[in-house]
Amino acid sequence: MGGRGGGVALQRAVSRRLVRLKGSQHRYATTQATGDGAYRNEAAVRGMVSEQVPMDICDLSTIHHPLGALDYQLPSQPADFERYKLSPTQLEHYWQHGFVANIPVLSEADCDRLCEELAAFQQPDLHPGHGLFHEFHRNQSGDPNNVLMHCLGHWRIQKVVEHHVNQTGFCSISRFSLPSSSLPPSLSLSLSLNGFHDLIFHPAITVPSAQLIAGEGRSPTSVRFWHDQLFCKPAAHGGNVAYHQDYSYWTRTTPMQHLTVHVALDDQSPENGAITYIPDMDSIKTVLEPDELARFEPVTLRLRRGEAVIHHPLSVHGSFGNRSPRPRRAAVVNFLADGTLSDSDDPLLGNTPPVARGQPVRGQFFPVVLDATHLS
Ligand SMILES: O=C(O)CCC(=O)C(=O)O
Repeated sequence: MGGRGGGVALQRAVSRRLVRLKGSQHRYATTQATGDGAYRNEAAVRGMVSEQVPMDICDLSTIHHPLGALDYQLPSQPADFERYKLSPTQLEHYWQHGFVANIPVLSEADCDRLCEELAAFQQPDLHPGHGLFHEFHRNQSGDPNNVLMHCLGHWRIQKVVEHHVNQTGFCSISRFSLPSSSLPPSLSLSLSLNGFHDLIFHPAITVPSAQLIAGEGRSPTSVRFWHDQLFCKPAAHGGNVAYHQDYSYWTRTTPMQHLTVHVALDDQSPENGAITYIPDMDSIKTVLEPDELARFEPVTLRLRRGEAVIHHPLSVHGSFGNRSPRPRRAAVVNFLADGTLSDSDDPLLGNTPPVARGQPVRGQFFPVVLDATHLS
């Protein structure tokens, strides 16, 4: 029921029109969106940090398996994957409405851990791994009354828990908050494993993604990591995210066999700017102009902390501002099916080497997070 023959029809829709953000509330600036051919780290552009990452910071994108930072074990037997699979009813909801919500992913302790790491990233000028971000916006709206922190690439960055001064005098920051001048000169570096790195391998998100990513009625497909995002709205003055379709930002990869996993790090409700969908895939295929979209009833989700919603790359979604006394933080992981090709000779992500047009997206920055042969 619903969304019949979705794959083919949706592909056709892509070649027609896609909803993308306009004006100052850009969701994020891809090379295509900005046209400037490069991602920029805000702090580096302002000269606050070097794009160079200190030698003592490990780039976790070189490690393509979880490191034990989050509260899960990778399944080892096909039967162990079963508990993570979406039910037929959930699959049907996705194909009919473009999303499936309230998937339990993270424990309270995991959410606490990720929020602590996120707080560190929000001080990028103090963070020694900052040069590893593909993109960083302390406030993407530019309006101090509508703050939206947004970044890509945090899965690569380790959390530094002790301070250290290396031979070149570069000082990483203890708990990301002390001025370097206050640190003793010769402490050793100690790193804790990064939760955002491990989130991308979490079976509670990779298994459902394998079920959905190849298209309606298809067998599960191996899933590759595409890129991560954080969307953080502070209490009282959090900004909105204008309606958009994710694939409008991703046409540099083809064919469209992608999806988005949005994990709530705080309870989300209409009061604090929860993610909101136009829940009608059939209409989305043909009706995409803002005045036309206005005819549809948006649905604002209620997500509990640690739950995810997965949405289709053509799903029209956005969110309103946060005027509540609670923050609204979300960790997003975007996936593509193994075998998806690059359709650009430019870098697919900031600070990464290009994948030549026509070549499969793979390599250091795009690991396989689930091999579908393990499911059968
Ligand atoms: O955080 C939001 O409100 C929007 C996030 C988003 O666009 C996404 O999860 O794809």
